Amino acid sequence: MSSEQSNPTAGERTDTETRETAEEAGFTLPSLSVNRRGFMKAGAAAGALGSLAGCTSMLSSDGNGDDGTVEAAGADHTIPPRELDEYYGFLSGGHSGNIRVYGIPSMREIMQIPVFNRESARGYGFDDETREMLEDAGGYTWGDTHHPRLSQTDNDYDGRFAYVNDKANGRMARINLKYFETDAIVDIPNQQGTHGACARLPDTDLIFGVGEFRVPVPNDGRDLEDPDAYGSVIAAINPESMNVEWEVLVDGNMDNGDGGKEGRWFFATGYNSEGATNEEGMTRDDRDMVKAFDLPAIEEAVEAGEYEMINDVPVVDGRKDSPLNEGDDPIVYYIPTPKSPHGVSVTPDNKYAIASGKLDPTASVIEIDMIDEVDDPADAIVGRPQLGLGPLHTAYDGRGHAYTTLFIDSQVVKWDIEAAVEAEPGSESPVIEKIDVHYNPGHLIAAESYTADPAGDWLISLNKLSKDRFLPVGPMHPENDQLIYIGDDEEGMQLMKDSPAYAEPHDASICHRSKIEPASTYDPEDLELEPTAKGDESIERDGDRVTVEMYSERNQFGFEEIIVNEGDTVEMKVTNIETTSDILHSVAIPEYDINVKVAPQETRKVTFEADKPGVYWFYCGFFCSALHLEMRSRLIVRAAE
Ligand code: CUK
Ligand code: CUA
Repeated sequence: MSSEQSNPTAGERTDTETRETAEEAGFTLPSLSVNRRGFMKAGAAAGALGSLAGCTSMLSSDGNGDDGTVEAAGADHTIPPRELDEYYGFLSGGHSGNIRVYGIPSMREIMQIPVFNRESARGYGFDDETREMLEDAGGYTWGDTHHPRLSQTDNDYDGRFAYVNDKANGRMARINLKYFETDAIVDIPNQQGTHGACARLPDTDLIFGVGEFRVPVPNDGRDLEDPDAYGSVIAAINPESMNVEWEVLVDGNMDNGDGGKEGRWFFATGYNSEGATNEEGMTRDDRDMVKAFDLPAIEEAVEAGEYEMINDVPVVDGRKDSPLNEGDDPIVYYIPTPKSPHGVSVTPDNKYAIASGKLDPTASVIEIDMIDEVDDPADAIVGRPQLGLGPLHTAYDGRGHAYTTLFIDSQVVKWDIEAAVEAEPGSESPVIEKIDVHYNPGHLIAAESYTADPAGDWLISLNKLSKDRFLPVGPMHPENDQLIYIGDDEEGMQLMKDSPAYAEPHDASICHRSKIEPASTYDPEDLELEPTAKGDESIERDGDRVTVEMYSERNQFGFEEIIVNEGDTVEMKVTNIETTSDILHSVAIPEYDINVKVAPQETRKVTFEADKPGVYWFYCGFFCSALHLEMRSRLIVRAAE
């Protein structure tokens, strides 16, 4: 095979093409010159890969990086029939409002979990319980999920919950990983645009939501024309009750967040320290603030009553001129960082918080233990490697390397963390290699990167633009999530697969399959509603309220007909009495806009007004058996006199 074909990183673009992509993406390139080609090691990687061809059966003969699937030496991302993926990937769905569950490394989407969106296949937002949950959480019909984070115990995934933010409407949701379903949502007071999200570690005893948009606090009509009085808050949420325990008000916008691994610190990046309301003003200054929140100090202030109660939440004042920030032990340290820093993530060893410059070609390496020791918080920045244009997010392999997305350069850069601490600020020497991605990556995520012990084998670059990588489907393109193998430091990063995604994944968490144990049928003990056994079905009337309790099984519902009167309120409860996994039924009621899924041993209830007289064949929406089409009954609504 030719070296051109065997090298997954081949097919470089010219700088002109990169520039065009960047400009189409709405970015004006800063006037600095970074030699993005200087780091490529294409020839070397190709040669080494070729020489391995004789000693591994996993090597494909014609992988070329452009057909969407390649195999590299020592790594195989293909999962043959009967075999399972090694990891779960939880990718946010962005403004689709959901979470997508991927198998990794195959990159197959294996499930969707609706969170802030209504979703008919699951009946999410249709049955009483989920409809009320969405209504209590503000009644919005959509959300913007960005940062799915999984619960941890002792800095490792415990398989219990995932949490995800709603950047649009200021909410946080919890997903129960026994059933892979959303079980709680909190509408966070005093926060508009909950962006960053993560847990306090090591044991997930708080969930943080980072408020992005500066607004009047409370946002009740005061200070409308006075942006100087606007503020943003971080919210600390109890992961069990999902109540907001306290908030901290700060200056400037906040963006992403990550917690230290030992429970003391929480970090939020930010932009617009200028306090402006337009782009020009927001990008005026060369430095912006990473805020380091001293959590025990904040909790002490809450204990001591040093807060203002706003919308039933204790709000601690963490603005620069707050009395709580006077002296040597402020509750919030403002660390000046270039320039409008976007992503922040704490290294697996809890030594550094690394913030990406976004509008500056460097990342800032903040040494966590120095934050409260130095006189000037800026001195806690101990490294500032020059990475490339538009650094956004950083992930880890557990071997001392960081991987950062370069949005403008359309690359992922691998660099050495300790080398960055040793090197002069602005040095390119900590950079180990760069790989082209297609195109314009936002987040990237490595397997178990958010734990203390990353797996170090797979990495996904979540690219915002796919351009020409898939069959054209009209003006709206899919995103492109690219799988990269990072398990071989000699070979370097290997691009393995293009995987289209519907708009629009931001962040993800990747967890080894051994750490999650989903149920295959429901345990009725976990559900609020009592199941209805076969033989116990009933229809009862109380005034104009009709209560139906029925079961479903292959191939019938508990009743062949249900007769009600126009104007009745109908409460229909249904239990799927199957004990066999994967045999789902639903109750789909035509023209009443209802579809409620019931998985084996699940009980759900839907309440509706019988306001349309007529005959309605309610049917099962899941193809459950050969007689599935026969699985239907009549809802008969008698016309009022
Ligand atoms: S953000 Cu989307 S690419 Cu919401 Cu973490 Cu950076
Ligand atoms: Cu039950 Cu189809």
